[in-house]
Amino acid sequence: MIKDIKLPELTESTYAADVVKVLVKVGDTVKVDQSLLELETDKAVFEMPSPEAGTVVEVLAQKGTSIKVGEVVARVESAAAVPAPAAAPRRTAAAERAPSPPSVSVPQSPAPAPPQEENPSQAPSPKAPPSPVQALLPVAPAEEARPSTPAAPSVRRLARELGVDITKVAGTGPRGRVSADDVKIHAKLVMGAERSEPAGALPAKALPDFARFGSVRREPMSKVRRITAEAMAHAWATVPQVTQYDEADITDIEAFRSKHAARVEAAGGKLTMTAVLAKVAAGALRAFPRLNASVDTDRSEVVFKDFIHVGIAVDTDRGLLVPVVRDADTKNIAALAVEIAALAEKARAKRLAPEEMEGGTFTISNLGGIGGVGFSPIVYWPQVAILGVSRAQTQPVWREGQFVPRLILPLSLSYDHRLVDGAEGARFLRWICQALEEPMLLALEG
Ligand code: CAO
Repeated sequence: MIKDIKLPELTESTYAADVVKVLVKVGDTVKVDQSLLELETDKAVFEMPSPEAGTVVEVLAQKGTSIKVGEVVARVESAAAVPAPAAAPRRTAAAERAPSPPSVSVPQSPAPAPPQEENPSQAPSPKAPPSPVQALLPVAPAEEARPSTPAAPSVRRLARELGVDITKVAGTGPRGRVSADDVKIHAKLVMGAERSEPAGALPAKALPDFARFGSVRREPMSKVRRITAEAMAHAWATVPQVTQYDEADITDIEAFRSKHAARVEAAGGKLTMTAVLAKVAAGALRAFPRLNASVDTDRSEVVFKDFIHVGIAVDTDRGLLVPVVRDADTKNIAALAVEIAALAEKARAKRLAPEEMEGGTFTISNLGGIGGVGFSPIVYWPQVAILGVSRAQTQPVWREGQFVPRLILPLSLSYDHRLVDGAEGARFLRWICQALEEPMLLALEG
């Protein structure tokens, strides 16, 4: 039996994904959970596993296009196939209406419409078959007559609804094809910036002509880069933030870490300073719930969360990704070490699911493995605080009339000054430093 493989629901607020890579071709045998596509949303890069085992008979998803939740990405002849008469006309209909090559092994046609799901109630159109969603939506004929900006009718409609001039949107698909995400990002980045530019803000200035000074090369920003840019710009423009610096003497905790590293390694983790800090920060967030809250400016309310989900900034070759450890306060350091190692590995292998990056209430950014004496991380809105970790160094510390060598860890805490006062920020970071120096504080107050 031939089975349609559809893009499953991703998260509550994610309706589409861009196809970064197609990992199978017609004729391939696939197993359940074998990766079919590498996908990218505004939240993550991840691989889509096959829910079926069998032989790939059609690949509809194409690199560089955007696919919607529920859209058929491939068809697989089930391994335990019993010939199903109903499948035959379906394949024929699909083949007749297909506007683009059925297999990705064929070179990509210029700006093909993303493959759409079959809809029996709809007469097949050789131009652009509507998806079930599109079939319900009116399509403006005037827009169809504007071929200069390649985009699907649904994308044009979205642009119209958001008041976006689609001709001004930078398309990231093949030949500049504009996807729904391109429209949304344009609406947020460009138009949002126009609307919400704070009073007195400097207008965006045009770049100079760099070519006057030497040769230049331009390349489009990846989606992760664009989303990071958007998140950072939003946080920078909207969160009045302050950074507090402190230092913790981690000599004893480092000895503890070395002593027990093998036990955690046997459990599949690495007992790193990041895992220790996740535990300590979770304890601090329990003691200081305001640092785990969010600001709702529309309703003039503070949103306190009864859960502590700690995001861990991970440096990947695609850029910064922040997977989230759920309920970090309920887990011991060994469990946190195993989970953080697994999440970091998944982030780097592009296997993080979008929901694994959602819901964080606080973030830790450890740059100590690289070096540096201190930095000011940017609060990851809508969170209100982020912990920056720099490189621990052995330093001479004056104790009882003499200098002794101690391992000192520099820490920084950036916080949203609308919600957190300077004294509270300083106390919170001091609490973390003291808990690193006297771990019993965790048991006492965390
Ligand atoms: N001080 C001194 N050494 C440190 C350290 C610190 N603060 N943090 C880590 N190290 C050392 C570790 O001990 C380890 O050394 P060994 O290999 O000798 O044991 C080495 O650096 C590498 O650490 P790691 O990467 O294996 O583990 P980690 O938990 O320290 O870091 C992770 C994990 C995911 C946080 C890290 O790999 C990473 O991606 N960091 C970058 C985060 C980032 O990009 N932040 C910027 C975001 S924008 O604000």
